[in-house]
Amino acid sequence: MRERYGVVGLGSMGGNSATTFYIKNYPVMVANTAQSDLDSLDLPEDCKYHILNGYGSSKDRKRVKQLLAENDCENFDLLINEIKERFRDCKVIFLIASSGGGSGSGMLPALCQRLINETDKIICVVTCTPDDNASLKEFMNCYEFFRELESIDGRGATFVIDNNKNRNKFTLNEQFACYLDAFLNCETNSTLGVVDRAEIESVLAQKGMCIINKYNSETATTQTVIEKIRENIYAPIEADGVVANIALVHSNNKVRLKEVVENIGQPLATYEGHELDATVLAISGLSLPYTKLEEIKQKIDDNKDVIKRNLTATSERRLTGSIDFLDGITSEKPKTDKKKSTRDMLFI
Ligand SMILES: Nc1nc2c(ncn2[C@@H]2O[C@H](COP(=O)(O)OP(=O)(O)OP(=O)(O)O)[C@@H](O)[C@H]2O)c(=O)[nH]1
Ligand SMILES: [Mg+2]
Repeated sequence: MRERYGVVGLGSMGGNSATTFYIKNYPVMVANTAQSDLDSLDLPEDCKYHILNGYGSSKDRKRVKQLLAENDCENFDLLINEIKERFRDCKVIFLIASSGGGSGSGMLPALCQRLINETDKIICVVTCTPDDNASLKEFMNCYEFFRELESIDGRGATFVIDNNKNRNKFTLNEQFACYLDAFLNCETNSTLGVVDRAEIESVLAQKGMCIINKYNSETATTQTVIEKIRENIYAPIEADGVVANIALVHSNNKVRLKEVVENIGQPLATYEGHELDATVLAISGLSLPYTKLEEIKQKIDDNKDVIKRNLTATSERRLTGSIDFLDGITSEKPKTDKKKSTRDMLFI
Protein backbone atom coordinates (compact mmCIF):
# COMPACT_ATOMS: atom_id res chain seq x y z
CA MET A 1 0.00 0.00 0.00
CA ARG A 2 2.72 2.50 0.98
CA GLU A 3 4.37 2.20 -2.43
CA ARG A 4 1.41 4.15 -3.80
CA TYR A 5 2.39 7.22 -1.79
CA GLY A 6 5.66 9.03 -2.46
CA VAL A 7 7.04 11.76 -0.22
CA VAL A 8 9.31 14.53 -1.51
CA GLY A 9 10.83 16.73 1.21
CA LEU A 10 12.17 20.10 0.06
CA GLY A 11 14.40 22.32 2.19
CA SER A 12 14.96 21.78 5.93
CA MET A 13 11.36 21.40 7.03
CA GLY A 14 10.64 19.11 4.09
CA GLY A 15 13.71 17.04 4.90
CA ASN A 16 12.77 16.66 8.56
CA SER A 17 9.18 15.75 7.77
CA ALA A 18 10.13 13.32 5.03
CA THR A 19 12.37 11.51 7.52
CA THR A 20 9.34 10.71 9.69
CA PHE A 21 7.66 9.17 6.63
CA TYR A 22 10.78 7.20 5.80
CA ILE A 23 10.61 5.61 9.25
CA LYS A 24 7.05 4.59 8.42
CA ASN A 25 8.31 2.89 5.24
CA TYR A 26 7.08 5.32 2.60
CA PRO A 27 9.24 5.93 -0.48
CA VAL A 28 11.05 9.17 0.26
CA MET A 29 13.32 11.64 -1.48
CA VAL A 30 14.67 14.89 -0.05
CA ALA A 31 16.06 17.76 -2.08
CA ASN A 32 17.88 20.85 -0.93
CA THR A 33 20.22 23.55 -2.16
CA ALA A 34 22.33 23.11 0.99
CA GLN A 35 24.45 19.98 1.27
CA SER A 36 24.87 20.60 5.00
CA ASP A 37 21.09 20.37 5.50
CA LEU A 38 21.05 17.07 3.63
CA ASP A 39 23.99 15.77 5.67
CA SER A 40 22.08 16.43 8.88
CA LEU A 41 19.27 14.06 7.91
CA ASP A 42 19.23 10.50 9.16
CA LEU A 43 18.38 9.02 5.76
CA PRO A 44 20.22 6.75 3.32
CA GLU A 45 22.36 8.74 0.90
CA ASP A 46 20.37 7.58 -2.10
CA CYS A 47 17.28 9.37 -0.77
CA LYS A 48 19.17 12.67 -0.82
CA TYR A 49 19.31 14.99 -3.81
CA HIS A 50 21.57 18.01 -3.80
CA ILE A 51 20.71 20.70 -6.32
CA LEU A 52 23.79 21.31 -8.42
CA ASN A 53 25.83 24.39 -7.46
CA GLY A 54 23.49 25.19 -4.57
CA TYR A 55 24.71 26.22 -1.12
CA GLY A 56 21.51 27.28 0.65
CA SER A 57 19.05 30.02 -0.19
CA SER A 58 19.23 32.01 3.06
CA LYS A 59 15.46 32.55 3.05
CA ASP A 60 15.59 33.97 -0.45
CA ARG A 61 13.02 32.24 -2.65
CA LYS A 62 14.38 33.92 -5.73
CA ARG A 63 17.76 32.37 -5.28
CA VAL A 64 16.59 28.79 -5.63
CA LYS A 65 14.43 29.74 -8.60
CA GLN A 66 17.44 31.24 -10.33
CA LEU A 67 19.44 28.14 -9.59
CA LEU A 68 16.74 25.99 -11.19
CA ALA A 69 16.48 28.36 -14.15
CA GLU A 70 20.19 28.42 -15.01
CA ASN A 71 21.32 26.86 -18.29
CA ASP A 72 17.90 26.68 -19.80
CA CYS A 73 16.37 25.18 -16.63
CA GLU A 74 18.85 22.33 -16.46
CA ASN A 75 18.56 21.87 -12.69
CA PHE A 76 14.78 22.14 -12.86
CA ASP A 77 14.61 19.41 -15.52
CA LEU A 78 17.04 17.16 -13.64
CA LEU A 79 15.07 17.46 -10.42
CA ILE A 80 11.71 16.85 -12.06
CA ASN A 81 13.04 13.82 -13.93
CA GLU A 82 14.46 12.41 -10.74
CA ILE A 83 11.10 12.73 -8.98
CA LYS A 84 9.19 11.27 -11.92
CA GLU A 85 11.56 8.35 -12.19
CA ARG A 86 11.69 7.51 -8.48
CA PHE A 87 7.98 7.75 -7.94
CA ARG A 88 6.82 6.34 -11.26
CA ASP A 89 4.76 3.65 -9.50
CA CYS A 90 3.15 6.06 -7.04
CA LYS A 91 -0.40 7.24 -7.40
CA VAL A 92 0.03 10.23 -5.07
CA ILE A 93 3.05 12.45 -4.43
CA PHE A 94 3.25 14.59 -1.30
CA LEU A 95 5.47 17.64 -1.73
CA ILE A 96 6.56 18.95 1.67
CA ALA A 97 8.23 22.30 2.45
CA SER A 98 7.89 25.22 4.85
CA SER A 99 6.29 28.31 3.34
CA GLY A 100 8.58 30.71 5.21
CA GLY A 101 11.99 29.43 4.12
CA GLY A 102 13.86 30.01 0.87
CA SER A 103 14.76 26.71 -0.77
CA GLY A 104 11.68 24.59 -0.11
CA SER A 105 9.19 27.42 -0.39
CA GLY A 106 10.75 28.67 -3.63
CA MET A 107 10.79 25.25 -5.29
CA LEU A 108 7.54 23.68 -4.21
CA PRO A 109 4.97 25.55 -6.32
CA ALA A 110 7.09 25.17 -9.45
CA LEU A 111 7.53 21.44 -8.91
CA CYS A 112 3.84 21.07 -8.15
CA GLN A 113 2.92 22.80 -11.40
CA ARG A 114 5.24 20.66 -13.49
CA LEU A 115 4.26 17.37 -11.90
CA ILE A 116 0.61 18.18 -12.55
CA ASN A 117 1.40 18.98 -16.17
CA GLU A 118 3.69 16.06 -16.81
CA THR A 119 2.18 13.18 -14.84
CA ASP A 120 -1.30 11.87 -14.06
CA LYS A 121 -0.56 11.57 -10.37
CA ILE A 122 -2.38 13.31 -7.55
CA ILE A 123 -0.04 16.04 -6.27
CA CYS A 124 -0.60 16.98 -2.62
CA VAL A 125 1.17 19.74 -0.74
CA VAL A 126 2.23 19.76 2.90
CA THR A 127 3.48 23.05 4.29
CA CYS A 128 3.73 25.04 7.52
CA THR A 129 3.08 28.69 8.32
CA PRO A 130 5.71 30.59 10.33
CA ASP A 131 5.16 30.95 14.08
CA ASP A 132 4.53 34.41 15.54
CA ASN A 133 8.19 34.91 16.39
CA ALA A 134 9.36 34.44 12.81
CA SER A 135 11.02 37.23 10.84
CA LEU A 136 9.27 39.52 8.36
CA LYS A 137 11.11 37.80 5.57
CA GLU A 138 9.44 34.52 6.51
CA PHE A 139 6.00 36.10 6.51
CA MET A 140 6.67 37.57 3.09
CA ASN A 141 7.90 34.23 1.80
CA CYS A 142 4.81 32.57 3.22
CA TYR A 143 2.52 35.04 1.47
CA GLU A 144 4.28 34.69 -1.87
CA PHE A 145 4.24 30.92 -1.50
CA PHE A 146 0.46 30.80 -1.08
CA ARG A 147 -0.02 33.28 -3.90
CA GLU A 148 1.84 30.98 -6.26
CA LEU A 149 0.22 27.84 -4.93
CA GLU A 150 -3.25 29.26 -5.21
CA SER A 151 -2.75 29.94 -8.91
CA ILE A 152 -1.99 26.30 -9.69
CA ASP A 153 -4.88 24.44 -11.18
CA GLY A 154 -5.35 20.71 -10.83
CA ARG A 155 -3.50 20.29 -7.57
CA GLY A 156 -4.64 17.91 -4.86
CA ALA A 157 -5.08 18.50 -1.15
CA THR A 158 -2.98 21.07 0.71
CA PHE A 159 -2.14 20.46 4.36
CA VAL A 160 -1.15 23.58 6.29
CA ILE A 161 0.54 22.97 9.63
CA ASP A 162 0.53 26.00 11.93
CA ASN A 163 3.91 26.31 13.62
CA ASN A 164 2.31 28.23 16.50
CA LYS A 165 0.67 25.03 17.60
CA ASN A 166 3.78 23.53 19.13
CA ARG A 167 7.18 24.94 19.99
CA ASN A 168 8.74 21.66 19.04
CA LYS A 169 8.63 21.47 15.23
CA PHE A 170 9.64 17.82 15.24
CA THR A 171 6.57 16.97 17.32
CA LEU A 172 4.42 18.67 14.68
CA ASN A 173 6.13 16.63 11.96
CA GLU A 174 5.53 13.42 13.86
CA GLN A 175 1.91 14.19 14.62
CA PHE A 176 1.20 15.00 11.00
CA ALA A 177 2.91 11.84 9.75
CA CYS A 178 0.95 9.80 12.27
CA TYR A 179 -2.40 11.28 11.14
CA LEU A 180 -1.72 10.98 7.43
CA ASP A 181 -0.41 7.44 7.84
CA ALA A 182 -3.57 6.51 9.76
CA PHE A 183 -5.76 7.87 6.97
CA LEU A 184 -3.78 6.14 4.23
CA ASN A 185 -4.27 2.92 6.22
CA CYS A 186 -7.93 3.35 7.07
CA GLU A 187 -9.31 0.82 4.59
CA THR A 188 -10.89 -1.91 6.74
CA ASN A 189 -12.94 -4.93 5.78
CA SER A 190 -15.89 -4.25 7.99
CA THR A 191 -19.31 -5.53 6.96
CA LEU A 192 -20.70 -2.28 8.40
CA GLY A 193 -19.01 -0.31 5.62
CA VAL A 194 -15.55 0.80 4.59
CA VAL A 195 -13.74 3.80 3.17
CA ASP A 196 -12.02 2.17 0.22
CA ARG A 197 -8.79 3.06 -1.57
CA ALA A 198 -10.60 5.01 -4.30
CA GLU A 199 -12.40 7.07 -1.68
CA ILE A 200 -9.22 7.76 0.27
CA GLU A 201 -7.64 8.99 -2.93
CA SER A 202 -10.59 11.10 -3.97
CA VAL A 203 -10.34 12.90 -0.62
CA LEU A 204 -6.66 13.55 -1.40
CA ALA A 205 -7.35 14.59 -4.99
CA GLN A 206 -9.53 17.46 -3.84
CA LYS A 207 -8.07 20.93 -4.28
CA GLY A 208 -8.16 23.18 -1.21
CA MET A 209 -7.08 22.69 2.35
CA CYS A 210 -7.28 19.30 4.00
CA ILE A 211 -7.07 18.28 7.63
CA ILE A 212 -6.73 14.79 9.07
CA ASN A 213 -7.07 13.96 12.75
CA LYS A 214 -6.75 10.72 14.62
CA TYR A 215 -8.42 9.87 17.95
CA ASN A 216 -7.89 6.80 20.04
CA SER A 217 -10.92 4.60 20.44
CA GLU A 218 -11.25 5.17 24.21
CA THR A 219 -11.62 8.93 23.88
CA ALA A 220 -13.30 9.35 20.49
CA THR A 221 -16.76 10.85 20.96
CA THR A 222 -18.78 13.23 18.80
CA GLN A 223 -17.69 16.05 21.10
CA THR A 224 -13.94 15.30 21.15
CA VAL A 225 -13.92 14.79 17.40
CA ILE A 226 -15.63 18.13 16.80
CA GLU A 227 -13.35 19.95 19.24
CA LYS A 228 -10.27 18.74 17.45
CA ILE A 229 -11.47 20.03 14.09
CA ARG A 230 -10.47 23.48 15.30
CA GLU A 231 -7.92 22.69 17.98
CA ASN A 232 -5.23 20.74 16.22
CA ILE A 233 -1.89 21.15 14.45
CA TYR A 234 -3.32 22.91 11.38
CA ALA A 235 -3.89 26.51 10.37
CA PRO A 236 -7.37 27.64 11.47
CA ILE A 237 -10.12 26.62 9.08
CA GLU A 238 -12.28 29.35 7.57
CA ALA A 239 -15.77 29.93 8.93
CA ASP A 240 -17.27 29.98 5.42
CA GLY A 241 -18.68 26.42 5.52
CA VAL A 242 -16.79 25.52 2.31
CA VAL A 243 -16.02 21.80 2.30
CA ALA A 244 -15.98 19.06 -0.33
CA ASN A 245 -15.36 15.72 1.38
CA ILE A 246 -15.65 14.32 4.86
CA ALA A 247 -14.35 10.84 5.57
CA LEU A 248 -14.91 9.32 9.00
CA VAL A 249 -13.66 5.89 9.98
CA HIS A 250 -14.90 4.66 13.32
CA SER A 251 -13.25 2.63 16.04
CA ASN A 252 -16.28 2.68 18.35
CA ASN A 253 -19.94 3.66 18.09
CA LYS A 254 -19.66 7.00 19.90
CA VAL A 255 -19.19 9.41 16.98
CA ARG A 256 -22.10 10.58 14.86
CA LEU A 257 -21.15 11.72 11.37
CA LYS A 258 -24.30 13.82 11.07
CA GLU A 259 -23.24 16.08 13.93
CA VAL A 260 -19.72 16.38 12.59
CA VAL A 261 -21.16 17.46 9.23
CA GLU A 262 -23.45 19.99 10.92
CA ASN A 263 -20.42 21.47 12.61
CA ILE A 264 -18.29 21.93 9.49
CA GLY A 265 -20.69 22.54 6.64
CA GLN A 266 -22.46 20.44 4.03
CA PRO A 267 -19.87 18.57 1.94
CA LEU A 268 -20.34 17.22 -1.56
CA ALA A 269 -19.50 13.72 -0.38
CA THR A 270 -19.26 11.83 2.89
CA TYR A 271 -17.54 8.51 3.37
CA GLU A 272 -17.93 6.32 6.43
CA GLY A 273 -15.98 3.28 7.50
CA HIS A 274 -15.97 1.02 10.56
CA GLU A 275 -13.88 -1.23 12.78
CA LEU A 276 -10.55 0.57 12.61
CA ASP A 277 -8.29 0.49 15.68
CA ALA A 278 -8.48 4.29 15.98
CA THR A 279 -11.01 6.87 14.80
CA VAL A 280 -9.84 8.92 11.83
CA LEU A 281 -11.45 12.03 10.40
CA ALA A 282 -10.35 13.59 7.10
CA ILE A 283 -11.87 16.76 5.68
CA SER A 284 -10.84 18.08 2.27
CA GLY A 285 -11.84 20.88 -0.06
CA LEU A 286 -11.73 23.48 2.70
CA SER A 287 -10.83 27.06 1.83
CA LEU A 288 -7.17 27.96 2.17
CA PRO A 289 -6.50 29.71 5.51
CA TYR A 290 -7.28 33.17 4.11
CA THR A 291 -7.94 34.75 7.50
CA LYS A 292 -4.53 33.64 8.70
CA LEU A 293 -2.94 34.87 5.45
CA GLU A 294 -4.78 38.16 5.84
CA GLU A 295 -3.20 38.55 9.28
CA ILE A 296 0.18 37.86 7.76
CA LYS A 297 -0.48 40.44 5.06
CA GLN A 298 -1.42 42.93 7.78
CA LYS A 299 1.86 42.26 9.54
CA ILE A 300 3.73 42.92 6.30
CA ASP A 301 1.69 46.08 5.62
CA ASP A 302 2.38 47.35 9.12
CA ASN A 303 6.08 47.03 8.41
CA LYS A 304 6.05 48.33 4.88
CA ASP A 305 8.45 51.15 5.59
CA VAL A 306 11.02 48.87 7.14
CA ILE A 307 10.66 46.44 4.25
CA LYS A 308 10.94 49.19 1.64
CA ARG A 309 14.05 50.55 3.25
CA ASN A 310 15.67 47.13 3.31
CA LEU A 311 14.66 46.34 -0.23
CA THR A 312 15.99 49.62 -1.51
CA ALA A 313 19.21 48.98 0.33
CA THR A 314 19.67 45.78 -1.62
CA SER A 315 18.17 47.35 -4.76
CA GLU A 316 15.54 44.63 -4.84
CA ARG A 317 12.16 46.24 -5.56
CA ARG A 318 9.84 43.57 -6.85
CA LEU A 319 8.08 42.51 -3.66
CA THR A 320 6.62 45.88 -2.77
CA GLY A 321 4.53 45.72 -5.92
CA SER A 322 3.40 42.14 -5.64
CA ILE A 323 2.04 41.99 -2.15
CA ASP A 324 -1.53 43.07 -2.85
CA PHE A 325 -2.58 39.82 -4.36
CA LEU A 326 -5.09 38.53 -1.81
CA ASP A 327 -7.76 40.96 -2.94
CA GLY A 328 -10.57 39.14 -4.71
CA ILE A 329 -8.89 35.86 -4.00
CA THR A 330 -12.08 33.81 -3.71
CA SER A 331 -12.91 33.98 -7.39
CA GLU A 332 -11.91 30.98 -9.47
CA LYS A 333 -8.76 31.57 -11.48
CA PRO A 334 -8.71 30.77 -15.19
CA LYS A 335 -7.27 27.39 -16.11
CA THR A 336 -3.50 27.24 -16.10
CA ASP A 337 -2.11 27.33 -19.58
CA LYS A 338 -0.47 23.95 -20.07
CA LYS A 339 1.76 25.40 -22.76
CA LYS A 340 3.55 27.68 -20.31
CA SER A 341 7.29 27.63 -20.76
CA THR A 342 9.34 25.73 -18.21
CA ARG A 343 10.88 28.97 -17.00
CA ASP A 344 7.44 30.52 -16.47
CA MET A 345 6.60 27.71 -14.13
CA LEU A 346 9.27 28.95 -11.72
CA PHE A 347 7.08 32.02 -11.10
CA ILE A 348 10.05 34.25 -11.87
N1 LIG B 1 6.83 22.23 11.29
C1 LIG B 1 8.14 22.38 11.03
N2 LIG B 1 8.63 23.59 10.73
C2 LIG B 1 9.94 23.70 10.47
C3 LIG B 1 10.83 22.59 10.50
N3 LIG B 1 12.08 23.02 10.18
C4 LIG B 1 11.98 24.34 9.95
N4 LIG B 1 10.69 24.76 10.11
C5 LIG B 1 10.16 26.11 9.89
O1 LIG B 1 10.43 26.44 8.53
C6 LIG B 1 10.79 27.80 8.40
C7 LIG B 1 12.17 27.89 7.80
O2 LIG B 1 12.18 27.15 6.61
P1 LIG B 1 13.24 26.00 6.26
O3 LIG B 1 12.46 24.78 5.88
O4 LIG B 1 14.24 25.89 7.34
O5 LIG B 1 13.89 26.65 4.97
P2 LIG B 1 14.55 25.98 3.71
O6 LIG B 1 13.49 25.48 2.80
O7 LIG B 1 15.60 25.02 4.13
O8 LIG B 1 15.17 27.26 2.98
P3 LIG B 1 16.54 28.06 3.24
O9 LIG B 1 17.26 27.40 4.37
O10 LIG B 1 16.07 29.45 3.54
O11 LIG B 1 17.24 27.94 1.96
C8 LIG B 1 10.70 28.36 9.80
O12 LIG B 1 9.43 28.96 9.94
C9 LIG B 1 10.86 27.16 10.70
O13 LIG B 1 10.21 27.33 11.93
C10 LIG B 1 10.27 21.32 10.83
O14 LIG B 1 10.95 20.29 10.86
N5 LIG B 1 8.92 21.27 11.07
MG1 LIG C 1 17.62 25.36 4.71
